[in-house]
Amino acid sequence: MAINQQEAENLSIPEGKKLSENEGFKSESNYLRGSINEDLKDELTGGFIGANFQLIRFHGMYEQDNRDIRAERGEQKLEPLKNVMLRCRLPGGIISPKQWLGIDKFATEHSLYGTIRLTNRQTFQFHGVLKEDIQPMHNLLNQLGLDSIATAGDVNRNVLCTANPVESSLHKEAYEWAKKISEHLLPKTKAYAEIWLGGEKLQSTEHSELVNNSKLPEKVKSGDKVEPVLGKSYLPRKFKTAVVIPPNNDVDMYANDMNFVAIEGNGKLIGFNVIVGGGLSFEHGNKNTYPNVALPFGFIKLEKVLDCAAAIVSVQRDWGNRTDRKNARTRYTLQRAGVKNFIVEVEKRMGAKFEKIKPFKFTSRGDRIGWVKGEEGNWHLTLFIENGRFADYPDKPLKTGLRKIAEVHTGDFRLTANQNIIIANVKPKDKTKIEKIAREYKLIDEKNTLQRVNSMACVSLPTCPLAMAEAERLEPQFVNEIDKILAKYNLTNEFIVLRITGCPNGCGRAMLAEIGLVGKAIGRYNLYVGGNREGTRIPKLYSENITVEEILKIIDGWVKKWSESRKKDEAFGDFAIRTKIVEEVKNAVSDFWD
Ligand code: SRM
Ligand code: SF4
Repeated sequence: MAINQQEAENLSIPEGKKLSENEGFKSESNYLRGSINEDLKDELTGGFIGANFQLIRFHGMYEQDNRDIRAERGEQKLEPLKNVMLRCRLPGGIISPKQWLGIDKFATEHSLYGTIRLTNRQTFQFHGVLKEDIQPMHNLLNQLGLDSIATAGDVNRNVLCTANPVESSLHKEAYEWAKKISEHLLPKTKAYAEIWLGGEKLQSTEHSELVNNSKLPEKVKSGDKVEPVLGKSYLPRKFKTAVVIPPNNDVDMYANDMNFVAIEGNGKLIGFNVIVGGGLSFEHGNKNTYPNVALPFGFIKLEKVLDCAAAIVSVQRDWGNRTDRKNARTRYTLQRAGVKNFIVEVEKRMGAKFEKIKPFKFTSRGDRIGWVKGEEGNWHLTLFIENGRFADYPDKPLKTGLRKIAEVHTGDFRLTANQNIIIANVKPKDKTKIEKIAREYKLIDEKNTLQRVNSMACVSLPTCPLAMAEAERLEPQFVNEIDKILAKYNLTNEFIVLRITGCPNGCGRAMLAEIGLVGKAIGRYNLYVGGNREGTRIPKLYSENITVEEILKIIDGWVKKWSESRKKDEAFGDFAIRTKIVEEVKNAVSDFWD
C-alpha cells in the first residue's frame, strides 16, 4: 500500500487542524434532513437557519436575495427579500418539450424574476422562489420526472455529456453512461423525497435500484449503511464529472474533478480515458489556491466505469481535506497525496488496473450554432442564448419563443455546457415550421457575431451572494466593444474565447479562456490571458484591479499586434504565449502565481 492508514488520515485531517464547520453540519444532519421541515413552517423569516442554510444545497437550492434592493430594504428595516435559487439535475442536459412547458409555467408564475437561466453545466436554474412555493416547485418537478438532488453541496454534481447530436449512436451510448454515473453516485438518503415530496416516490430515478448497493466493490464502501459510497459526512467538497466525446470539448472537461473521454472502436463505444483533478477556482492573493486542468489516469473498459467512478469518489472522500474547504477539491488531494499514489489507490478499490491512455484529440470547444443533420436523418438546431438567460426582452421575446417551439416540437431539447440549447430531433417535415418560430422570436439572430457566440459570463449580480463585480450584465456591452476592436483590425470573422466571471470562484470558466476577466470589486477586474481554444491551458494574470476602459485599451493593443503579426490561422491565446504577452502556464501548481 503506497499510503498507509495514518497517512490517509493526515490527508483528511492534517495534524493540529480542526474539522471545518461544514463537517459538523453534515455528519449531524441525519442524512441531510437537519431541521429543514421546521424552517419551512417558520413564517417569521423567508430563509433557512443555521445548518439548514447549507443543507438545502444538497437538495439543489441556495438561499439568496436580490442584492440590487438589499440596501433599500435595510433602510426600511426589512429583512432582505430571501428566496431560493433552484438548480435542476439533468445529466447530459436532455429535457423534453413537455418538461420545458412545465418549468416555463412555473418560472412565469412563481419566480420573482420570471426567467429561466441555462447554466454552463447543462441544466437550468430558477431564481427567486419564495418559501411557500418551494414544496409545490419540487412536486411539479417530480410530476415532470425531474429532481434537483445533489446539484449543489459536497456531492457529485450534475453529470455533463457532450451535447453534439450529430454522432447520434455514440452520443446515445455516452449519454446513457452520464445518466448511470449520475444515479450511481447520488446520495442514497430519502431525505429529498421526505422533505419536499411528503415521502412520495421519486419519478426521476429508480430509487429501489439506488438503494441496492450489493454490486459496489467492498473497498469503495464507506462503512455507512445509508450512504455506502458518500459516507455519513458526504464528500469534503463539491465534485464534478463530465463525459466527453472528442473532438469537441464542449463540456470544458479540464475543469472537472472526474472525466470520461469516450473512445470508440468500429463506431461503438469501447471504453473511456479517465482524466482527473480539474478545477478552476482560486482566491485573490491566496497562493495556496490555484486553478488546474485535469490529469490523465488511464483507459478503462465499459464494464469498469461505475466501479472506477465510485473508486475515485471514495478516495477523494477518504483523503480530501476536511479541515480547510479552500484546499479540499480533488486537485489539491492529488497534489498532497501524489498523483501516482492516488491512481494506485483507485486501482486497488475498483479491482482493476488502468490501461494506457488511448489517443484522442480536441479540435473545438464551442457549440456549432445553426442547423445540422443527424445520422438518423433528423435535424438539430443549436440556438445561441446569450449567457443562458431565457427572458422576454422587449426586442427579443426568447422565453415565449421557446415556449411556442415546445408546444409543437416532437423531439427533445438539449442544454449545452456553453449555456445554449439545441432543438434536437426535428423531423424533416417540421424543419421549416421550427425555423419560422425561431426567427419570429429572435431565437435565431444573424447579428450574433462569432465573438458573441464564443463569449460567456457567470450569473453574478444581482443574485449571487459571492459576486465582487458584474459579469452577466456586463458581458453584452463588453462583447459589443470587442466586436468593434476586431472590426477595426479587419478581424470580423475571428473570435477570442472570452469569459467574464464575477469573482475568482470562476463559474464563468475564465480560467480556461483566451482572455478572462475576474471580478475584483465593483467596476474592477483582474485581466488574464493565454488560455487556448481547446480549453487545455490555464491563462495567466496580466494586470490587476483595472477598469473596463483600461481592459479594452489593453485588448485593442493586443488585437492590433495579432492582426499584424499572427502566423496563419494562429488563435489569439497561442499568439499571446508565442509573443510573450505572458509566460505560458505549463504547470499551474507552480506557474499560476509565478
Ligand atoms: Fe459556480 C458557487 C453559479 C458553474 C465554481 N456558483 C456558485 C453560486 C452557487 C454562489 C454561492 O455559492 O452562493 C453561484 C450562484 C449564482 C446564481 O445566482 O445563480 C454559482 N456556477 C454557477 C453557474 C450558474 C454559472 C453560470 O453562469 O452558468 C454554474 C452552475 C453550474 C451547474 O449547473 O451546476 C456554475 N461554478 C461553476 C463552474 C464551471 C463548471 O463547473 O464548469 C465553476 C468552476 C469549476 C470548478 O468547480 O472549479 C464553479 N461556484 C464555483 C465555486 C468555487 C468552487 C471551489 O472549488 O472553490 C463556488 C463557491 C463555492 O463552492 O464555495 C461556486
Ligand atoms: Fe457568483 Fe463568483 Fe460564481 Fe460568478 S464566479 S456566479 S460571482 S460565485
